[in-house]
Amino acid sequence: MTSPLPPDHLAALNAYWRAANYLAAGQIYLLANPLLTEPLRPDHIKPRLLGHWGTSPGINFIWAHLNRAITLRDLNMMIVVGPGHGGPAALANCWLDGSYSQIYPSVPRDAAGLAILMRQFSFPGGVPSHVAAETPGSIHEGGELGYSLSHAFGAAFDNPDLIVACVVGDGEAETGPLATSWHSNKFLDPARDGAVLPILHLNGYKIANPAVLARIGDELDALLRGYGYQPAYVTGDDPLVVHGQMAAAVDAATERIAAIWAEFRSGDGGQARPLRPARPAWPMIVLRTPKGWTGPAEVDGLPVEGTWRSHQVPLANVRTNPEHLRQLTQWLESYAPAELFDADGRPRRELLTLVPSGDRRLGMNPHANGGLLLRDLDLPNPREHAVPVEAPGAVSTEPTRVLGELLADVMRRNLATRNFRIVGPDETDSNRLTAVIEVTGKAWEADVLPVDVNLAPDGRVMEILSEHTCQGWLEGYLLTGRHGFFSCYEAFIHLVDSMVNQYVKWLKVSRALPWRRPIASLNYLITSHVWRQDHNGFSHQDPGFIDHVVNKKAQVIRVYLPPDANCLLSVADHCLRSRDYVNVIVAGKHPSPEWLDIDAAMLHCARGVGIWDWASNDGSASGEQAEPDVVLAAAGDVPTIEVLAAADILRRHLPDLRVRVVNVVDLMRLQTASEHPHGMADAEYDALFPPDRPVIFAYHGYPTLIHRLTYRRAGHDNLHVRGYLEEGTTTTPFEMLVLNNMDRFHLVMDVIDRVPGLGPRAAMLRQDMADSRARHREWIVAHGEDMPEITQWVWGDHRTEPTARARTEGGRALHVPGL
Ligand SMILES: Cc1ncc(C[n+]2csc(CCOP(=O)(O)OP(=O)(O)O)c2C)c(N)n1
Ligand SMILES: [Mg+2]
Repeated sequence: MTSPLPPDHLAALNAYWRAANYLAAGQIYLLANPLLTEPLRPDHIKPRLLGHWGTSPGINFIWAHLNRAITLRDLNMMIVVGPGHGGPAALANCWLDGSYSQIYPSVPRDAAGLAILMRQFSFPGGVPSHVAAETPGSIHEGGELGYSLSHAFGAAFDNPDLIVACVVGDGEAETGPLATSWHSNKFLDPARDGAVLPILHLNGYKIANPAVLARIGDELDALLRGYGYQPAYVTGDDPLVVHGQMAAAVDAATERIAAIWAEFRSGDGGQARPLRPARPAWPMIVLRTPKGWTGPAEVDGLPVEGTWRSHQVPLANVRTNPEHLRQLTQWLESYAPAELFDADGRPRRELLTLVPSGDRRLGMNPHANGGLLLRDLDLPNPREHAVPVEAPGAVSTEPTRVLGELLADVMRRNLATRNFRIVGPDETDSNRLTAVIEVTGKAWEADVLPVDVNLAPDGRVMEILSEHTCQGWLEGYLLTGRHGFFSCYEAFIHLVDSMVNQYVKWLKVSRALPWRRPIASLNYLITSHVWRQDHNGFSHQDPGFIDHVVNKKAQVIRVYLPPDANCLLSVADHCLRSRDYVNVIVAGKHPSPEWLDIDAAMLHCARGVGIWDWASNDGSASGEQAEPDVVLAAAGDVPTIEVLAAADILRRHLPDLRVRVVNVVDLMRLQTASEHPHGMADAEYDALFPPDRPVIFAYHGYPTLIHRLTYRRAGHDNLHVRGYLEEGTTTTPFEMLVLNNMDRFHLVMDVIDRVPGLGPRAAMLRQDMADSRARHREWIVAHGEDMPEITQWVWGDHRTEPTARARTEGGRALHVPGL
């Protein structure tokens, strides 16, 4: 590769790089004396040396060259730094291009600002050591490795003139999420999306080991080409030589991107197959330079530069070891800071000649502060998709299919603005959101066979069997100011637990940064849930994602368990309008009764929790003074059915027992107001769940969560929760409930056991309930499906008198109509 660099550009690039390296090292070490205007003393050194040097010079090198390309070609470019532990590098570059001082005026681009920049890094009250929400120009919380490439692709979708440069650590590349995300290029439409320029940072090492990709010889090239990329190699340790190679590689890559775009966008755009051009091999750069480049070559007799030993702090004992202090002085002086910064501490003009200005700066690209670009979705009135309900339970629907119609409408209304996508790991159809696919198709750039259906290069449903990639794409898409929806099987959403951790941390911090504008919420539809794993059984039964997210910052987390399709519509509409949250919606896809008409559903969801007066006989319905003997509460669609069925039995057989039915849609209403913004005041909670009355609570997930959320409530000792007990298999839906003691019969037994004095009066009913559970078992073993009284149960008409209580015949419980 020949060098395209005129000497003045080479000089400017190298000076800029030296300055960035000086600033990165200075941030790790210097408490004072930031320009080395006096001899370095131990008291100039931070007492705790924290940060990562090893990756920083490489990131600085890449940054310098991206700056050059942006400046010379007026590129719209942003950067994602995969090795996010290279925080000192990102901060150094943002300070050099002025974006840091623009966002944080208290850290000006002069000697005073330089002192703060260095002191604040990894320092109490200062800034984190990693690339984070606080870092200008970043959409990437870089502490947990593996997500850079999927974030970069998410940012590039629907941004047709944006190039997202993505630094991938060679260690990071070993992670599962990163390894699978190379395939994102089979989902990026060169005609309508931007481009990602991966830069594999092959510095050879991780914390304590070589990186696999640095030690596989020619296989690396085969691997990257196999993933559909056209790698250019930039290799060496002589900066002046490597600058030339890198400039040529970046030029070639950006030219190739422009050529691909032009090819796909010319004429009719070649959109229609078979006219569409062949899927391009996208350019990428492999930068093979020493880890800790320009740092100390040897420390205490051991090689450091170019090895894993440079990963964090190459000289660890500078305050106490005079030799380390001498080496640090030599290292910092090797950059000749006096040549880089003027007497006022400002970067000299010569080194900024190839640094872009305004919004072209990598620290200021508006795409990296997506809220600035966010436009509201054009959302339909959910009433237009409502299921008519004449009486509770009179009709049955597949809730997610109803939601699919709403989402299809959202998709249709926003096709022109191209700012809404749905992601999922191959389950959009299985989760019955099929209507969406009919509006837009599924993104697909790989080969197509005649048998395929609904694949489209510009499809806006994104399906790849990698929950990590789905999550990464969506995060990148949201963080750059667009909207989206993630539908997933409940058990397997756990795969992204860790990514959600990081994302929630990002949101928590960014909400507190006034310059970061609010972005659209991350919306999950968790479906194919624990209670209806008819095909799959135990492996697919895990409702614990809710437990996971409620550990996170309350300001960010919302959990909704709509009991029917109309409530699901209302909740989804609310979530699509919200900002800066992670919304978790749990809803089933199997046919189930519709309880509320749309008006009642909207009201119920707005309350988040409420008494269902039509299902209660505690006086709530008639307006008389309500006095429940027991509260039956439900959170979740299947628990709601069981609670209503239990209330039905109780009202028929113990008509004097005053039963209140409460339904919880918004789980966080259960917490106290001091712990969650949605939390109910104690007075409100105590009114719904009188502390001196037993509450039998049927919950979708693990029962302990309800106890956790309510442990401060006065009536907690009277709260008895049924939920998933990790009992499951491939069996009938009702058997799942019986196995976990959440079936209607067991709920009735719970009521009989918990209401003071009821036991002796209702002993016969209790026995019938236990017998019914036994009878159910016999039945399913004999017939392979649930008893008709279960499958055909409907909410009774309680305006009539209760029927006679269960009798026995031949020692066995008889089925009582309505039971
Ligand atoms: C998922 C994850 N696992 C482990 C770590 C701990 N860790 C921090 S840096 C690092 C090595 C990274 O190596 P590489 O990606 O090559 O970065 P670089 O060499 O540029 O520092 C590791 C293992 C992490 N941050 N994230
Ligand atoms: Mg490395």
